[in-house]
Amino acid sequence: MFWSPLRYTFCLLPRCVDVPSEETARIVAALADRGYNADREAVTLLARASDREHAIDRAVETAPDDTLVLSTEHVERALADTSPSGGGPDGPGTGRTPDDTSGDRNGSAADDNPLVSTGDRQPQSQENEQSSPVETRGSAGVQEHGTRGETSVREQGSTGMEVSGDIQSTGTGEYGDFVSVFRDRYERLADMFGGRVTHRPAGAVADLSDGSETALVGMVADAYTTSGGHWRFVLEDTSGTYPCLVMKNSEHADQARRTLHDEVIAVEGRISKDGGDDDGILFVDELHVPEVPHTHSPSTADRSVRAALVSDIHVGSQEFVADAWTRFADWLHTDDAADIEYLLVGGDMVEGVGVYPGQDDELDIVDVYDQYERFSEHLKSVPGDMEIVMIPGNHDAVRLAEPQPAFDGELRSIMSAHDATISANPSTVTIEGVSVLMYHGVSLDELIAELSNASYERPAEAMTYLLEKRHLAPQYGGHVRIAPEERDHLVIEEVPDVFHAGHVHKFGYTTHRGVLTVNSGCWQSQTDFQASVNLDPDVAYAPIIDLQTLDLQYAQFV
Ligand code: D5M
Ligand code: FE
Ligand code: ZN
Repeated sequence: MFWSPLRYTFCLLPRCVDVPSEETARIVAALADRGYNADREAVTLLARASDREHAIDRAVETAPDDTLVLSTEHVERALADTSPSGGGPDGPGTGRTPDDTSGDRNGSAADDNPLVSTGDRQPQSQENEQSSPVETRGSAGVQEHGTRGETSVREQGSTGMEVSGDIQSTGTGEYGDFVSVFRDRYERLADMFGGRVTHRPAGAVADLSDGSETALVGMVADAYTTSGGHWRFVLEDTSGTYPCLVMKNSEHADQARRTLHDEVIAVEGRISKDGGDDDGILFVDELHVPEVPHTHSPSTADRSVRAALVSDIHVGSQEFVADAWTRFADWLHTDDAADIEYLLVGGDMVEGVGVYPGQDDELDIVDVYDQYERFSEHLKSVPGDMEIVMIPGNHDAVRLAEPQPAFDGELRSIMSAHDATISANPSTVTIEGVSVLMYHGVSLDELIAELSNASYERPAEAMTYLLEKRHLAPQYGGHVRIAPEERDHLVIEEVPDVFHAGHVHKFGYTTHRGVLTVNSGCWQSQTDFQASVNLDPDVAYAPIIDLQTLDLQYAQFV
């Protein structure tokens, strides 16, 4: 194990984890086959029964009709019933195991499966429990989370979870919607410059005399690099447009080079009318992007609890790594993972159909509903007491245009086994006080294509550019389809504590001004298309975030 002196802990496994006993895995699979999911402790109880097959049968037979997740209490009752003495199969008493009287989930599968170490190369799983020094603690400067006016919020009982983002589409696809969405984007992003600049309307700047100092806040249009290497663009606001120039030797040249069309920026500078052009041009001295404020201090949970982040599972693809997923799900049943109470799934649950030309040849399951059925089976192997949040991606069966609404009724019912929270792409989920912005990540392709300093090899860094632009899909009319709505749901209005995306199938993480930024890789090995473009995917990674410290560990399950 190699411990970073920084705020992250590195876990260079495969399998430096507490691998569950085969018996646990078999029980999880047997229950999933019968259409059931179970709490971790319930699985442990079944694993300890002397006649496991019979115990599983009893647990399933005696489950009430509408049960999808077998609880500890239910299994205890079922096991008690199988014993003539009225005690559990393992002896008299309540059926509880000696070390789980506290009622928490820590009576664990690992108890009958001594820690498996995979050799000296591998770190020891106990070390996972250590934590590295933590830089950020937040209650000071805690951000407002979540609840935007128009979104629906689902409270998750006692679990301390809230989700916002589930859009009610208002768009009609008409011209007026484009005007509204751009006006909304402009106004909300322009507000973020607040006290930083005192700007004039673009339509009034042409009237200023040569040499005047002024500031503008506008949306970037017609940007290009001049033959001299300077960056020329037009800023547009609701009053008009005005041309601007950032000199190539300016301290802002780098920032200018990573500015995309339709981004909202602020500039300060001096009007020049030397060129004989009546309206002149603004020579930019200062360039500001909305950015995450320096004062941002992330919130953290007030108890020890962790969340696992995954995305791009692609069930139904011949390349879906089912065995790795099973290893991951089995690991979640172990002691090592007992405090991982949340699973966030960032889209591309299934491979879908007709997503790319020629995709049919790579399908393992050709019907999209059957793909979701199979995905649901795989979800059943995840502990039933975990809270799951899912948003769709571009392979999922919802509209492609962003924001993508949550799955509809039929897909929800297929995936109902786990009572997951199903929300839109993007959504903000606040768990234990920590806000996580979940976005599938389609705009990353375009951002990486357009910006020379962004790359698939550093997906989290690419995500930080979205944070600085405070917009999830800044550029309109390109690769990302954006649905015109009255409101621009892709503005990053509230700064999240964690930013989770996927899509590019590359694992990576970084912190940007206190925001832990994670791309969770994928569960699909390289497809023919990916091979043709040299995309070497990071397969079967599970980044795990300690919500109390915002430390990140990861495991790989290949
Ligand atoms: O996307 C996985 C990654 O691969 C993402 O960066 C897009 C890219 N990709 C995959 N297939 C294609 C095709 N056919 N055209 C363009 N880009 C592609 P995913 O959403 O999982 O397919
Ligand atoms: Fe994907
Ligand atoms: Zn995708």
